[in-house]
Amino acid sequence: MSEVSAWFRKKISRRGLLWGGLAAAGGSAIAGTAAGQSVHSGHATTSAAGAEPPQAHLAAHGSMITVGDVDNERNGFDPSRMVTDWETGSVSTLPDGRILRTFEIEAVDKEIEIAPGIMFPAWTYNGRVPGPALRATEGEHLRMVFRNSGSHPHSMHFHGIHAARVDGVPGAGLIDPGEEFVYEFDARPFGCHLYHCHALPLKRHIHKGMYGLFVIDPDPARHPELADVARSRLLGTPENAEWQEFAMVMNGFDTNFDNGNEVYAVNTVAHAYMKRPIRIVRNRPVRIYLANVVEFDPINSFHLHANFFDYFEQGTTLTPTLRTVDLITQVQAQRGILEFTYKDHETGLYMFHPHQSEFTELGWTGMFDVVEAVA
Ligand SMILES: [Cu+2]
Repeated sequence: MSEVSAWFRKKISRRGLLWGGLAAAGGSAIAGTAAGQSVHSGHATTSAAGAEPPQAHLAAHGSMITVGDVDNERNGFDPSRMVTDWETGSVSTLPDGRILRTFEIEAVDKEIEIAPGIMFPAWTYNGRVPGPALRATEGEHLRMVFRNSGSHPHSMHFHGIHAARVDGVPGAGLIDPGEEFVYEFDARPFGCHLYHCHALPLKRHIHKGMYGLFVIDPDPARHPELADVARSRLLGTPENAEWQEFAMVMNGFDTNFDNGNEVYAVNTVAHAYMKRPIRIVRNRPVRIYLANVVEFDPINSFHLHANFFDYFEQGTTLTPTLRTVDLITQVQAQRGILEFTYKDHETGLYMFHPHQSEFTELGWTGMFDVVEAVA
């Protein structure tokens, strides 16, 4: 293929994917302009800030989003549930009185639908991309039981503090298909971290879907000077229940294996939160655990519309590392906590997206639906 035609093909595949590409992908992908076709059956959620039915006007022409719907049931995961779906594992007490928290994670090959009609041959943790959003408390002892039921060697490499022998690299927890390994370490430091596969080639294993959030809540007893703040971050406390917390992993997919992404998203499904905005109760505070795992592009970002937020870089402090900003950037594996409120705003739809316009058009844009109260 000549250089020019290769260039042209790349342009078509990236720019044209959501429009011309979808038209070619099948009738179902282009037939979803009627509002009714966007309606999913509702899912129960434990959070007051759960998913809303789609806003018909968002799916109309001119809104620059994908047309049609992804089959969440076939995928086995739903972005509207993923934002509040924390995996807390199972808990027991060690002889010395400390908490032992055990997580079970299985690597599985799985074809997933990332945009209407666009399938991607993913490698997953527990059948979902991103993998489960693991959540523990500072000081606990963690046991990660990892089984590889996939077709390739995989591992779990945690961003945290631990011994070399459980680092999830070759010789330290990189395991062959059919094998099992237990990563064991203490939960520290508190913060918004992540885990991912560390098999080679690294960029391929990460980009195939092997990543997830790993959040360690601060233990208020260890932070007496800011115990109230720590308690507000500790899942299960009344102070934490006041907050509307969301798990967001910014990811991308190279659907034609040319080392460039064709689809971008938060939590995998292109434009999922444009079609079903994330509901926020106006006068309750919002906290987002945000990580960037996009491969091939050096940088990603998060911009909040009509508002500003405080940012906690890597979540490892109880006071903000950036105050009153409306945009932050993240390289791969960078992450942090955003805190904000819409209590002084009118109700309505408020957008969030990266400020790389290309990413927004290729799937990474969402809406908060700020409401007065939840019935
Ligand atoms: Cu892997």
